Amino acid sequence: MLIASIVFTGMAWTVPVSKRLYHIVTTLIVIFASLSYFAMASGHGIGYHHVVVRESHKHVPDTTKDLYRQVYWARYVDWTLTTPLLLLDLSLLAGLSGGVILMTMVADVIMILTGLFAAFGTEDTPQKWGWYAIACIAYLVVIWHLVVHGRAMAMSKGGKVGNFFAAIGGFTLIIWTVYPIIWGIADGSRNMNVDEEIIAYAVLDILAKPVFGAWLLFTHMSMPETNVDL
Ligand code: RET
Repeated sequence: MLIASIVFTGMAWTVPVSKRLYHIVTTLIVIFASLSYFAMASGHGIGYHHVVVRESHKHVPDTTKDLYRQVYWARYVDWTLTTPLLLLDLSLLAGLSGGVILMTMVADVIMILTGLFAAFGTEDTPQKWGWYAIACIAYLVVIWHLVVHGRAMAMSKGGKVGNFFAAIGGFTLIIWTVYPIIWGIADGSRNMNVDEEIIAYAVLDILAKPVFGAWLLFTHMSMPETNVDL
């Protein structure tokens, strides 16, 4: 993330200040991610999710077991800031209107924060999955705006922009959709341990931020049709 921050900053300096919007948005994304990973690597930004597991044995009925699982909440701080910025990148590329951009970003923040509530649900209660369901609905709102409005607007900017939006948007859709799946297997149903979860999110984060960012910035610099007057 740090290397990407440096490379993207260097790339920003190669274009005039007035043409740096995508560079700035994309560099901020990897800077926030660097900070969040630094926090997690140094042992901060980590809390515990307390689960009371009820068990019934033949001899001792109604016993409970306390279980504590690590929750890397720094991720959610990162995602709250960076996923709206990633969507801003895609929205600028498509040429979405201000209102649609705002709705997409707000739905996205709701998705991440309700996902955080789900992660700290203290017992194995249905409420946790209730929050998860709300987050998934918010995610569908995000997808809806990008697939329906985003694609149409991008196409209206010409075939080149339309095809690039379809490619990078499709890539984003696939990567992003793996996050709630990992969450469901790891945090949700505890079928994946914390170490495996860390690796899974790390791979996804690299694809969703540095790889996405490099693809966007390099294509943008060689495709003047993607310029925005903002
Ligand atoms: C959660 C759990 C609740 C349900 C849903 C989720 C979606 C998360 C997504 C995260 C994307 C993160 C990215 C990070 C970049 O590095 C919060 C996991 C739907 C889509 C792109």
